[in-house]
Amino acid sequence: MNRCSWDKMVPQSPVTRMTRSSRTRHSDPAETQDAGRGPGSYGKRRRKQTDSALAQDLRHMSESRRGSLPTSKGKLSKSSGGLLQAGQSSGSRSASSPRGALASVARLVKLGRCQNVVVVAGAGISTASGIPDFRTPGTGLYANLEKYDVPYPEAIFNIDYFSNNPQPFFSLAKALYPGSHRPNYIHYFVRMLHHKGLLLRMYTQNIDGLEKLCGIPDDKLVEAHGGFATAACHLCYTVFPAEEAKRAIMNDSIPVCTFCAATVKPDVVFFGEDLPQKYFLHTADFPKADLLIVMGTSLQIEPFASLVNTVRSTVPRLLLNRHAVGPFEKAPPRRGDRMELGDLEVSVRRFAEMLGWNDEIEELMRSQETQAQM
Ligand code: CNA
Repeated sequence: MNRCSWDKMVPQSPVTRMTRSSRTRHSDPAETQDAGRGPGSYGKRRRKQTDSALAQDLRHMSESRRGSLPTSKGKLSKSSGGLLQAGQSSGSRSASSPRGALASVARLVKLGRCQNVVVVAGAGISTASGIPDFRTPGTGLYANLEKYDVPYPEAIFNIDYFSNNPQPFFSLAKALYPGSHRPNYIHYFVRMLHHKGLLLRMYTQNIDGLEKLCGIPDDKLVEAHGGFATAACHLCYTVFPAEEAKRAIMNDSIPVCTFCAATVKPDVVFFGEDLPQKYFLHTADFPKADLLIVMGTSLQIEPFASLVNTVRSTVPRLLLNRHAVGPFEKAPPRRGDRMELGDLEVSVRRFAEMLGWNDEIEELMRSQETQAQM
């Protein structure tokens, strides 16, 4: 993987190493970016269009906010497209609401107001492909780590821990190596965004390679936490043939660097390691985005998690997840924030239906998956 000293090359990005989120809330860089910006290439005119399209939805949101009750902690609980009473399920709200989160964003897309969509994704988009995520209680990898014999869950992705004991990661890698899983409807939905010319970039934390497998081209994809396609020595970064590393790991042996004899590791980014160079495309992409879709991530890992705060403050952000995460946990929500809580595949299918893309996605998926079986 192409690593570089980002401290020197990108001075405005202070955090370049993967860390567990400290849960401190960052100030919103979008506010700062917008302050003082004139009507430039994506200045006032476009913003006004988006604002007026959102105005109706905001009116709807404030109406529902007036009708919602504080929880026992005095906070308002949130759900699809607005604020809900504590205990009211997002499912019931989105099913009955004529202007839910998905409908209002679908409307913007259909009006042609979302030409630079950025997608931010995590392990939740691949659970439908049979790959467990990290943190879902019961089924997530963190709940099932006893067999890897690690002192705490994150140790399995900790570079210092790996240095002393690579075995737990290699055991897990055997299960995660691309090859035994196929992309699902959610991956193909993102591919369709690209097909429609609307995808500016997809930023994924996933290491399963399913985005590439479904046909999202390389230049539209940032695998922020690396992957298994390449491998290198974890100490001196000498490149090692990825297929050889895979063969060794699959055979329960340890691939060793030909230069310094330290352990070789697939280029999955561990806690404490630098993110790949491509990740820094975000400095140009996020200010350009006119819709941000966040899906299947707990937004617990930095610096990735903070990316969602770097779109302009007027840009709609749609969260598709089982529960509210990151800035979507805050009440009141930012203007233009929407969430659809529940099973991701169900939400994405509904969204695609509203956009009129469902048949095309099904067809694309069928033809690509049939080809893969041949
Ligand atoms: P996470 O912390 O496990 O969060 C996943 C999120 O997705 C949670 O909020 C879940 O509630 C939600 N979710 C899971 N399944 C569904 C579903 N069917 N419908 C709706 N929501 C769902 O994982 P993150 O991606 O946030 O954490 C980043 C880590 C996870 C990255 O470093 C990855 O490398 C790592 N990871 C990747 C994979 C993979 O490549 N498939 C698998 C496991 C872990």
